[in-house]
Amino acid sequence: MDKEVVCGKGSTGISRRTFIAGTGSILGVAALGGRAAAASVKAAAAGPIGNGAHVPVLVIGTGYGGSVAALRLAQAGVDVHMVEMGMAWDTPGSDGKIFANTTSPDGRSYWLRTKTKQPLSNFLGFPIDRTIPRYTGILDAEEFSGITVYQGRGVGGGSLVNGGMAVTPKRENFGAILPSVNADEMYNTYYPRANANLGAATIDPAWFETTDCYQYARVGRKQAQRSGFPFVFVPTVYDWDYMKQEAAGTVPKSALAGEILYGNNYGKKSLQKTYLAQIKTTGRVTISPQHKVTSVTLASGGGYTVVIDQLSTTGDTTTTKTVTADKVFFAAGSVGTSKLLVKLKATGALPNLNGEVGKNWGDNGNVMCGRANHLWDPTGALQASIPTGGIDNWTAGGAFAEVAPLPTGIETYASFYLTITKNPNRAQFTWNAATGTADLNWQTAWKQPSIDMAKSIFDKINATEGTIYRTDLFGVYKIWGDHLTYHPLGGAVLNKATDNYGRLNGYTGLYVIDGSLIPGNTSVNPFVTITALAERNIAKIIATDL
Ligand code: FAE
Repeated sequence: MDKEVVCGKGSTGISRRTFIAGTGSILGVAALGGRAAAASVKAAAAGPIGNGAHVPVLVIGTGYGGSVAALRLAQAGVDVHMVEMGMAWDTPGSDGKIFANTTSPDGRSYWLRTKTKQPLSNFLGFPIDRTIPRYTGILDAEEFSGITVYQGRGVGGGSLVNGGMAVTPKRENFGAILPSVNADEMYNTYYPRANANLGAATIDPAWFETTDCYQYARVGRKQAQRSGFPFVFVPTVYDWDYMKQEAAGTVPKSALAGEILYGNNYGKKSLQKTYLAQIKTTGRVTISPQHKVTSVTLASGGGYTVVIDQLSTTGDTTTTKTVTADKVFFAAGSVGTSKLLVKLKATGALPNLNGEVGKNWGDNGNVMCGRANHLWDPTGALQASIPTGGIDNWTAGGAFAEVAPLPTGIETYASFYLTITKNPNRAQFTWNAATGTADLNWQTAWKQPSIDMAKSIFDKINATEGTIYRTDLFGVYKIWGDHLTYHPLGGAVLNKATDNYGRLNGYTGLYVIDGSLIPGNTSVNPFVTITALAERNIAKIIATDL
């Protein structure tokens, strides 16, 4: 089951697998012009990390934080090994596509489930989840008490499954998001750097006004404005020129084929096409997919001993490897990093981690709902899967509502929203020695402030329009999708569990560099802030710690 997608320096040939990884990326960005050429792979035939190996830097996870850390370290001349529990996502399935479509989930769609767990569980009152083969698929619907946390699994982390909304928080909100960080530095240097490297761009306004696939967003805008709420366009990491070609029928479709949640085959600039493509060109970074870190302890000779399970596609451990690293970056995402750290502290593997580990976890105030429109306000049978704007009532009502698609392929007369709210509730991860798992003490009732804040927008729109909430999407007669989050944040918060640059308190050479640094809320969708903070922190770490 050995898989290797990005090869280390000093190798000579191009393995079939890495070649496929490279061409897969290039096919996907064909419409990006010169960017594709820049992503060409300096590849070779190194295998995944070997038992007993020593590496200068080990990065746990290949999402936003991990990819930023690996790229900047490699550019500074450091050899890096990235360990990723999910799959490489570089090889087409039997349908010729790497990723499954949202409307026809299969084994590729979910992480080790035998039944789908769609965020919308019902349609017209009927359950829509279906049986699938158990497989190391791309979307993890991880269940904790009171909340299901959706996360991406694979090389590219959340960038593989997310909606691509690349939103920089308003400057005036930044102090509440990351109080110990210099906002001038972020807005002058690190947000621009993150946005440029992620390829964030806003939709062509003229095309937005005319294309069928954003009729749902135009309806959302019209109704918001009629109730006095501003509708704001937000950048995304979708290749807008590619989407125009999808609409013209000249290229294979992904956003216009409803692809989202289970990967995007063509137009979305996931990390595979941005940071990870840049990483390949350095020749200094190796990635081991289907490898899950289970332990980190001090090594007797200095540095750290890391225990890694190699996984089969049914999730079984095929080999357990022990390696050493001079420095270890935790970039396993808010949930992955928090779970590891509370385990390592509680089991005595890293006893000097401080008491802030596991704390200040939040859901970015996520809550979903749908509204039923009148028959004269159709939202369109063709809906681009990439949201392009939202309703901003943050200052007055603590809510920013993405006008989201319902890409079912049929006219639903529904408007659908994922609202990010200023929910103040924070949960904590703790180690449960009896079950050998990390628990999270979130309670479903803690979503009530989010519902109230979302209602500040949608009650008013319903009153203005003479419309009602949909009650058929999250169960029978259930209005609010209050059981989930797409945006886990916190658990190893900056300047609390770590110093002000992500150095874990208690241990030299251990770092956190992902969404767990952010205390629970970013006021907008989080990945630009995660990326920008990682750019800031790694710049400091490279300047001072290497
Ligand atoms: P993340 O990207 O989650 O990467 C962590 C990686 O570590 C994953 O690949 C894991 O498989 C891996 N990992 C975990 N544990 C281990 C272990 N023990 N050993 C080895 N590997 C491990 O972390 N955000 C936006 O800004 N805009 C959006 O439009 C948006 N839409 C979303 C839609 C969905 C359905 C979902 C699920 C998320 C969405 N997000 C969106 C959230 C965004 O993807 C998320 O905040 C970032 O991906 C988090 O980045 P991190 O680097 O923290």
